[in-house]
Amino acid sequence: MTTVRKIIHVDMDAFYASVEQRDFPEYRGKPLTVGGSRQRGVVATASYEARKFGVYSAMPSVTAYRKCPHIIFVKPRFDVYRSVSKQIREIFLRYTDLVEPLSLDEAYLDVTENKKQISFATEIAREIKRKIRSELSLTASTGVSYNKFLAKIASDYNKPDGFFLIHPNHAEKFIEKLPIEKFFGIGKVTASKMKERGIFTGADLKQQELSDLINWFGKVGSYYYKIAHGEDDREVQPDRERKSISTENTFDHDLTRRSEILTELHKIGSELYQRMEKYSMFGRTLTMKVKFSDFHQITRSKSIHHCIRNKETLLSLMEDVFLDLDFSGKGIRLLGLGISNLDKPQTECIQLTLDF
Ligand code: DCP
Ligand code: MG
Repeated sequence: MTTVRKIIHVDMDAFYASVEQRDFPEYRGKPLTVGGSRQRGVVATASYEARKFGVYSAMPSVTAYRKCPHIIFVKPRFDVYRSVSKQIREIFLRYTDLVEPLSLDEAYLDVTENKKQISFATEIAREIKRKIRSELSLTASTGVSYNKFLAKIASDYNKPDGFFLIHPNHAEKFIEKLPIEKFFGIGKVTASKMKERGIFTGADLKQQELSDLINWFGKVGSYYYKIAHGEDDREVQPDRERKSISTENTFDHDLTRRSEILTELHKIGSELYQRMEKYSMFGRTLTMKVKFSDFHQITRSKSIHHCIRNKETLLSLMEDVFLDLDFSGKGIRLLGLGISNLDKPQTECIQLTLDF
């Protein structure tokens, strides 16, 4: 018999913004965004006070300013977020070594077996929330279930300062009611494709044949099939280290004009840069992926000596790669951009020098 796993997903509330409000009391209780300025850039995160005005992550900061003229724009302090992230991880490690960070502010924990012999995962989840509050003066939301997919959905359910359990006995009902865009891994584009096919909820998704889902969505179709049935056997991988970070987009119609291609590349590049900031990961190599209408695919890369740490550098390197490409008039169905040769976070560099 296989034992049912106990998985916790922890996600910090308005992470960067909460750290700023913690460290600068004058920001507390106020609408605030981190990232971007009044004139330019995008919002990395918004405090919950700012969200009341309709300000959210990835929104251009000029829009945020229009929605909330007294909003405070704060510059990100990545080193601080990184060190808080490390402190959170240290709390997790008191319970289990099976900790898989997804970004600076969220992680999966497998507590089926745990260092404190606590049999209820819910108890551990509540304890972790308490410790994050008392030791770091921050709040987190936790989700508990028997797989990663459900634990992640659960942590989002009662945000902020939330706690939610999806018990194995209730999972089926829960998934059936879930709107399709709430499924982790189903983005806006996929969600609208699903809706075109009459799939609006988990219950609708569950009725689809595996072969249809694979036909429509490719390989991930089988993942959708499984999660609709409450199955997700992905393990919590403690030492998974990201080697690259990328974004891509498949178009409704094939692109042929160079100006159109460049416009799309700029959008993808901006999104990629947002993700680099989100995960605080910067690298030296940019790779462009192009899939043509006949499904033929090419990739082209360019590296620079230092780390790409601002959007302008990223976009100008992207244009260099673009100029070297020969599209030979073929239509393009997909464009992607990725960053690799990642810079090690500063803390690791310090540790290395101490070794000597
Ligand atoms: N982030 C970013 N750009 C984005 C999204 C997020 O730079 N487009 C950064 C800032 C966030 C952190 O990553 O603080 C964590 O992302 P989350 O999506 O978990 O957002 P928050 O923690 O800010 O808010 P929530 O309370 O909804 O989790
Ligand atoms: Mg968060």
